[in-house]
Amino acid sequence: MNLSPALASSTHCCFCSMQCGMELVAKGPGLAIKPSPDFPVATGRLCQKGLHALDHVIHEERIVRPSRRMNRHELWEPVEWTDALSHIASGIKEIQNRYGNDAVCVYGGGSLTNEVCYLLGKFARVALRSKYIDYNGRYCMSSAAAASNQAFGIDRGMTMPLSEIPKAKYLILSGTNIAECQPTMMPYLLEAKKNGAVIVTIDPRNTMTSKSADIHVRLQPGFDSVFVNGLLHVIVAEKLYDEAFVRERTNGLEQLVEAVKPFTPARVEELTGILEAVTRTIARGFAKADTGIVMTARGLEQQVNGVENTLNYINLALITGKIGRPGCGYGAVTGQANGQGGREHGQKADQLPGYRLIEDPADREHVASVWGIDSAELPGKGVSAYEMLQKIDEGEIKAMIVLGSNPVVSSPNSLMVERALNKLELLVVVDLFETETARFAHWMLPGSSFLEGEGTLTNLEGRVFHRPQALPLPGACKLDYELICGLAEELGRGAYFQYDSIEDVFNEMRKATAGGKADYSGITYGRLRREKGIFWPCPSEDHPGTPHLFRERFAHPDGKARLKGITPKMPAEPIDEEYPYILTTGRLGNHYLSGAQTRRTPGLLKKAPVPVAEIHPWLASKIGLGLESKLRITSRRASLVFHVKITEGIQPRTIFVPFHWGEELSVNRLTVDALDPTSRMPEFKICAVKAERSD
Ligand SMILES: Nc1nc2c(c(=O)[nH]1)N[C@H]1C(S)=C(S)[C@@H](COP(=O)(O)OP(=O)(O)OC[C@H]3O[C@@H](n4cnc5c(=O)[nH]c(N)nc54)[C@H](O)[C@@H]3O)O[C@H]1N2
Ligand SMILES: Nc1nc2c(c(=O)[nH]1)N[C@H]1C(S)=C(S)[C@@H](COP(=O)(O)OP(=O)(O)OC[C@H]3O[C@@H](n4cnc5c(=O)[nH]c(N)nc54)[C@H](O)[C@@H]3O)O[C@H]1N2
Ligand code: SF4
Ligand SMILES: [Mo]
Repeated sequence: MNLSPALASSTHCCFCSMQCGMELVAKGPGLAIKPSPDFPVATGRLCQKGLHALDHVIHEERIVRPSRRMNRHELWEPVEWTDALSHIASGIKEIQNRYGNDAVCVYGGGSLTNEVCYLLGKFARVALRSKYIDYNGRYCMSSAAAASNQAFGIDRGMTMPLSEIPKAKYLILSGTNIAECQPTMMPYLLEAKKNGAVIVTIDPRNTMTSKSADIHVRLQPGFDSVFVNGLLHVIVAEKLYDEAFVRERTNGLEQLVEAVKPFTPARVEELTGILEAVTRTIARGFAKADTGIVMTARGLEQQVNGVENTLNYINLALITGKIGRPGCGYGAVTGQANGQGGREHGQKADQLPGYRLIEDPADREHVASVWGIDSAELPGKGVSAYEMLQKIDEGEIKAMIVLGSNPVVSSPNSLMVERALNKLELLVVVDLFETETARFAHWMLPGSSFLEGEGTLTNLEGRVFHRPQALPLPGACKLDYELICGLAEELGRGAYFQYDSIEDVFNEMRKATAGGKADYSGITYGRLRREKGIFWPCPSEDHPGTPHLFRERFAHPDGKARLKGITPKMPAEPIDEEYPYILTTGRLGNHYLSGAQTRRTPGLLKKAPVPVAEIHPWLASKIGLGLESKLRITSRRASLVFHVKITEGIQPRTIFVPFHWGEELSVNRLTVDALDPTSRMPEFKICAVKAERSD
């Protein structure tokens, strides 16, 4: 692919939620990436993935023209755009005539701009008039979102900007591997440490992050709420909580006190093996520190008890009064590039833009009036991402449009997903590559990469910023937003999708969010071109934005946060004699999610060419693993063979496998599809397995 000169030199990384600024600079005949000298999130720094972010964009496997086939065993046939969109639209109409509007669904993503996320939600409700839309963020931030909404009345991943971290004297980091997953956040933690902070990590593995910790708690997956109850028990028993804060700013103390009563440090030691003294030390240390921050991520959130686990960590921040003042806060560390904005503007089954609710009459009225339709025309709420895939398997949904996700690799129990996709009458995948999901498609449409699509994104702090178009589109690729509007036109709903530019889309979105929880109405492209990001809520053009939440009040009507005592529950698939070990899954520093982009990045792939299972020496010797052996892991759903790394760092009964690969290397063939009852988040972090030597 020829590299054309950059249209704009300043952009942002496409990968994680830090959204580091980067510069595209000339290098020989082509371009190279350098860290931005002045974007405040990570000035002057990029991790390995960021430094290589150009490679997949210019990769020879990039799909650059629309193509079709009747079934997955045929070869792809290139098609002109006008034919592609009109054929897809007539396919959709035919399916909707036969089975009803809800027979067609949309599956979106959290790497997309706010504008594209917003348009996908509008497209499903206004162009398709289907209730079925959800997105990959369901697998990512849904438990944290539900917990924040319950506890605080609003869901913004971090209650404070990253710049508060160095002011904290005590940091509790649970189920979050920042050193590999948000590497440029590490300097904030190290600065806190230099300022005398204590850092505690809680994880079944010694991770790159735990290397910087003062205390590492090596927890068996699934025991977070037991351990946190131990911490809360000590804080309550020793009256170390912030009485004034609890009285004036929270509800629910009595119920919490009851729930944690049985969890003495001795009991916690019996249940988890964590020494009594460790529980006491952390509880006292955190409660007595002047300032402190609690951060959680997918480790404890991607569980059937993910919402409750998260609520319990929030309890810890609330009961000690460590929220809403300098050096304090809670952060659910958001994952994807636009994992925050992606969950605010209506691609979630039950949501409308601005974090409005699709079942709330006033919210429906507001958004319908912005969209120029009658609110009665808006469908109701649909179902979560995995449940949508189940509805395909059951035959209720017949067609799907996927834009910005690779669910065959990223969904739990993925053999079910493959079976389901085979049943679709129409599968349209809009991507940069022929992904594992596109292999089941009837249509592949070439969308735009992060360097081609202008728009806004919202990083893990809640900072909204503008990303200009940096490169022209290659081949016949289309901007994602134009493609969505083009398809709406062919469906006869073009009147609702008339925009001259992406800024037009943003301006409509601002109106749709006005007065909502995630209020962007005061943010304009003009302001974003001048300022280095504006934190939502920002309700008017003269409003400075809100970097710090909850200084005065929480977002519930009474202004108070909710403490909620948690009674720990079992995982969906506890270990037993037949399946005696726990499989947990997660990430590596050099790959990103389904690997669609990073497996096509030679500089990253060479560092991690295949997934390697981490196991403890105890387990290795128990199953007689030889020097050359591989490991066969069998769950109730499938059996796969992996290379192995033997490490003291992992909890002895736990096996860790990264999920960035497809087909026979895809650990999601093994994972269980149990969902959290509230968030509908799959339990990616725990399933029961057998482990055997495989030579
Ligand atoms: N390099 C890289 N960076 C990324 C991504 C990527 O794919 N690659 N993805 C981005 C996205 S979308 C996300 S959501 C974030 C995810 O960021 P993280 O949530 O930090 O990443 P994970 O590796 O999924 O899980 C974190 C840790 O949870 C631990 N864990 C497992 N079970 C438990 C448990 O029961 N309790 C506790 N306390 N810990 C447990 C795992 O051992 C792991 O170290 O990263 C973002 N950044
Ligand atoms: N076992 C296990 N499974 C997991 C997890 C886990 O920890 N363990 N974590 C879960 C989490 S947190 C997440 S977020 C999901 C993510 O899982 P996926 O959604 O599958 O993740 P990606 O690989 O980012 O998929 C994005 C796709 O969109 C394409 N793409 C990227 N940018 C653009 C764009 O601008 N436009 C268009 N049209 N396409 C684009 C990419 O090429 C890629 O194919 O995985 C989940 N699955
Ligand atoms: S830390 Fe995240 S945003 Fe920054 S360069 Fe790395 S992957 Fe990109
Ligand atoms: Mo994620």
